[in-house]
Amino acid sequence: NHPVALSDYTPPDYRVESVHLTVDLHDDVTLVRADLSVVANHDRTKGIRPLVLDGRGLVLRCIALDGKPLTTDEYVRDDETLTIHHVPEQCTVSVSTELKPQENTLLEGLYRSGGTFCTQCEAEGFRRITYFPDRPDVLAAYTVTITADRATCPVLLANGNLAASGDLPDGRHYATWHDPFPKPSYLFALVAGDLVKVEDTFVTKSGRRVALQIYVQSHNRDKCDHAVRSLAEAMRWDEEAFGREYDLDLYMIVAVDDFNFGAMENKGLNVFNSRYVLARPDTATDADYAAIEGVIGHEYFHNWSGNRVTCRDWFQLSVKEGLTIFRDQEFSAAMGSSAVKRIQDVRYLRTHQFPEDAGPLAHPVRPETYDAINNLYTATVYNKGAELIRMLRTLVGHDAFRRGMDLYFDRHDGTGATVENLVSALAEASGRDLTQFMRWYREAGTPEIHVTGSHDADTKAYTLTIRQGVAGGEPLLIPLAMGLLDRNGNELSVHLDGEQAPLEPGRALELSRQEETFCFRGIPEEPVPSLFRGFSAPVRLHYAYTEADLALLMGKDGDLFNRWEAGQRLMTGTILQLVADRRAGQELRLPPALVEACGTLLTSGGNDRAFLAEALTLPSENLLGEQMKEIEVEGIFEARRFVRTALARQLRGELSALWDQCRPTGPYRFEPAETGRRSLAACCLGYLMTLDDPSIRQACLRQFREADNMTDSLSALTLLAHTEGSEGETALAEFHARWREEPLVIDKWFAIQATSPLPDTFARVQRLLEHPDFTLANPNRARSLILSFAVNNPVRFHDRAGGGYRLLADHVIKLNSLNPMIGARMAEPLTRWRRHELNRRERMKTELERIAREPTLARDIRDVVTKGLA
Ligand code: HT7
Ligand code: ZN
Repeated sequence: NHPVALSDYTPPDYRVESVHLTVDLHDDVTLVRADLSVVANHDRTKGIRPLVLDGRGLVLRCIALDGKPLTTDEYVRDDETLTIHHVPEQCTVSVSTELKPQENTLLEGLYRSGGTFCTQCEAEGFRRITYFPDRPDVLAAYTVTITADRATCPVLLANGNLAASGDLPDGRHYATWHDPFPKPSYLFALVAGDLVKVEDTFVTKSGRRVALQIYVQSHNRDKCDHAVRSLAEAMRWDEEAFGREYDLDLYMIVAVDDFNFGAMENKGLNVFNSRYVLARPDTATDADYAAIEGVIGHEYFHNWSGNRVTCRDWFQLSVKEGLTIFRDQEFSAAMGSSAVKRIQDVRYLRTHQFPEDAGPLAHPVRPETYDAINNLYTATVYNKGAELIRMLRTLVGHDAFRRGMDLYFDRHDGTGATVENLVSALAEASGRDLTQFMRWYREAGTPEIHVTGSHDADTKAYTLTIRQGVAGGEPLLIPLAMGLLDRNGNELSVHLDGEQAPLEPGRALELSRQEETFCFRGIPEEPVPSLFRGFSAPVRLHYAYTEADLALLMGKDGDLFNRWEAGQRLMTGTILQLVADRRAGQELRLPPALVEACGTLLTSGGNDRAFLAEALTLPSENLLGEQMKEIEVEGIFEARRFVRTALARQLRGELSALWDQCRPTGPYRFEPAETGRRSLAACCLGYLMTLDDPSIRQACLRQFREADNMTDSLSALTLLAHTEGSEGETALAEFHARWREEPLVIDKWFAIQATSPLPDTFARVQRLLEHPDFTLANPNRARSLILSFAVNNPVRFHDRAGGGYRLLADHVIKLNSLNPMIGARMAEPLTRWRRHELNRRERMKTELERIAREPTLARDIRDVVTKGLA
């Protein structure tokens, strides 16, 4: 029954009102009994439909209807379903199944991570635990009884509130949990293990006390403070920004080391990849702290956008994921610098979503069909989905947006919603017709926006002509936030011809036609337009900026995002020109405009150090590659390296001075001024290290050894390990010896080596695959070595001999039986073959074909490979 089509959606034939699960955990065989209160949900006068339950990989012990065991001729089973043909209008279905969680390497359903029993049910993991209508529009109240050995599993957790607990014979014990909020099966969770609890309390705005509990292995007890603080901050922020209050008396988070993605928002019992919980200044970087804050926030915000209001079917995934990413982005922006957060979010979108949308895996934010549900958890659904919510807010205004969200949450509470439900609530609250906006949800691809400007000195009129090109041809509704600058960089009043008053600051123009013009009056001289301020729409802008325009915007634009954007355009243009010069055999020269612009940033760029660090950072090799029709891997690498070194040579004094000003003045604190200071220091040191100066290398080694925090230590280690010289090896060995007992730190050790631009990296990656600390069974470890190499080291991964491609395909094949969800993600880089020159193209394709020839390919991997070859 694949692919699944949105047009085939029908409501469930049966609802499940309540579920009682009993899970008897043992080291060998785990027994699950599910008692389901089933109610028909179709017109039985027109015929009685069978009850179809989903189930995969289950050993069925017995099944009963209203207490009466069914014989094998009363139901039918295949690999994916169990069908009972004759069921009354209301009944209890009882199913007993056997599982072996200790053998489950998929990390879906019930599995063990380091001895802890835990579950991952989204999207279709619950069917690996018991037979059930495993779809998001079947919402039930759950009561869960867990029994286990008390000595090895003293902690027994499930969703909701603890209803009862106690001892059982043979050293076993039990706990019964009840979740009063009806939920889909994908939000079910169970955890059992030997864990310690770190606790705090949060008082909601209406005065209810909520216990916040984080469960970790005992040696991680001292790494939970930041997660607890982030949770309380997220709860407060959601009350203030969205009026959303938490609804249970208990909020639990469990950290496990083996987890396929970031975290899971199970009602009242989040399960987290430990990398998004555990942090201590000496083990986690600022980026880790920020990611923890963001992911803790994200999972918490799902309590409303995902749990109280879930999605009707998986095609609507973005109503929970796009919306929740938007909410977590806003939360993180409020916790630090909003401009810097916006820059980072847009960089992520351009690095991950734009290429996805331009390649064989492209799909709309709400797709029409899918083959493998796990592959729908994409940057498009999540991050482009968040951009759509952001545009909706710009279009309807902040106040109407808030009213619309309230309406959406109230109206759909306790049900599964659709994209139409979400957009309608915003339309109603604002009184706007958003029909045209729905195209954004239907069309794949990044719109190309072509803008030209013309100035008439006589009439003092300035006209912008804007043309949109999008895959489907029909125009989109696009908010264009903009401003006009005079040649001194002063903001001009933007007064549209025919309108009474100038455009209010922050109000965007709206594009709705294939081509349209906007005429501004009272513009004395040719202005420089600042377009798509704050990245007001996820589009590619084409406007013929001169170097002088860009330098002006970079130094003077009132919109910080567009100041950064102008710098990136200037850098990108420079590097791509050098790629062409190199190809033409010309000597490479750094244009003075870029040196001057960077020099100005270094000496008088202002006090926002986090912003300065972003502004001084060159676009990545991957982003540069995105700008080329055919990616010139070596050309980009060499030209970018040339610019970095040449800038460092010419601005050495300024870089050293700024680096000096950014020295630490006290112990580690995770706060905006300090993270900004550290990132600017790392940026300056990065440039200085290109100079290959022994005194700078020694200073870098000292920083690595003496820093009181992982941020400074790791930035120094990375620079040492990524440049020639013996200090790199020494530092890597010291780092491993010091941190061998900390898996999350050892992940960093693998990733640093995998991303080194040094010529021996491929051989090193091969050796590291044999390292005793390497295992493919742990997704974090597999990603840190293999995906880091494939994604973040273009010049070594795309080695012309094709070794990188072979290595990647070998591991996709290994993961085919071990963990196909991760295997599918690993296959993705190979699907980008069309972007490369002939030799690489052929080799990448050959590897995809080799994977495709595997006799039994898991659905997740087959889906990616088939699309990649199509
Ligand atoms: N909603 C969660 C998504 C997720 C997931 C999906 C498929 C397979 C495994 C997974 N783990 C987590 C997490 C989130 O977006 O908040
Ligand atoms: Zn999410």
